[in-house]
Amino acid sequence: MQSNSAFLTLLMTIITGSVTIEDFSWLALDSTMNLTESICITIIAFVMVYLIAKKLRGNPSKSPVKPDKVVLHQFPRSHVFWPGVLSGSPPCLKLETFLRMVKIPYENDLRIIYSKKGKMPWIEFNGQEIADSNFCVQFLSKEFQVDVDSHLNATERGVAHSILTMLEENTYWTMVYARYIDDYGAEFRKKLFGMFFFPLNYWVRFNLLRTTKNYLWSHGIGRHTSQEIYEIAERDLLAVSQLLGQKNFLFGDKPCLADAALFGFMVGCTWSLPDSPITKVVKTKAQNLDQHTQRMKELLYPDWEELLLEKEKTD
Ligand SMILES: N[C@@H](CCC(=O)N[C@@H](CS)C(=O)NCC(=O)O)C(=O)O
Repeated sequence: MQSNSAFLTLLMTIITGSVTIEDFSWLALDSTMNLTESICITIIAFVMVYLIAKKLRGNPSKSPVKPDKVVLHQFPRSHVFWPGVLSGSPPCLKLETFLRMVKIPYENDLRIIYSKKGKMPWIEFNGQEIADSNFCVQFLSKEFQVDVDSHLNATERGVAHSILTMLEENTYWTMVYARYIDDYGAEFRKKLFGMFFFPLNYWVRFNLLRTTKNYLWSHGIGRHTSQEIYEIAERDLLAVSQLLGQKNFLFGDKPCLADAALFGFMVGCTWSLPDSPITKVVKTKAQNLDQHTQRMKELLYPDWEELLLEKEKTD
């Protein structure tokens, strides 16, 4: 444990650029290992960590091209962290749901390979790569001549776009805060970091926390207090709940893309953080959102249970 924290200190010192030779002194664990050997071992360890991290972040390896087949790159199934949760990523679940709504055949690639924009999800189609779920929807709608919102009039399209954008660009970050920063995500984080061996677990934890804090700060939501963040989530969800009312879906009996975005958010947030203030709002003041999620699941995922056990592709 002591050497773990010493490693983390060293890692942070190197990252911040203030490393000195004295910082390596803790490595001389016994008299049989001199400082030079210790430094070599440390360098090898760092190179290993770097290579593994690089593989996780931006491996350009693609799926073999299958003509006219959409390959959906998204995270491995989240069932391993939260029983019953297919995907903890709202944009990933939205995109998969869209593909099902418009009946475009696809196959999943569940390896952690990020898009060129550094995010998930993304798609490959006939050798082309499209990053960002909303650009994927646009591309596929054109390519397959489909319109998932065809049953909406112009005003409804405007409202639908506003709901989707609010959920993805605003409400989403309250979920990120609850999951990665607040105590509600502690159990998940323990499981996540436990999947990596030492010293990679420390690197992942350090990097994830730093990146997430930067995201939240840059977005602006990270500058608010915890209570204010949950108030933002509540206002957003109550607004969607009002718009949904007693209807089956946001604009009647047929779901549109904004329904898919709502579904993605609800599964990723409320199903994975059952005790968070966000979920409490849904359980007490916006129960129609929960019913909507169940309805979407029943309509579009008859194979949900099988999908939970879907494994990463190995070819
Ligand atoms: N606007 C993007 C958002 C994608 C996004 O934020 N994906 C997250 C997972 S939910 C991600 O890949 N995060 C990794 C990172 O930012 O390092 C989309 O709709 O595809």
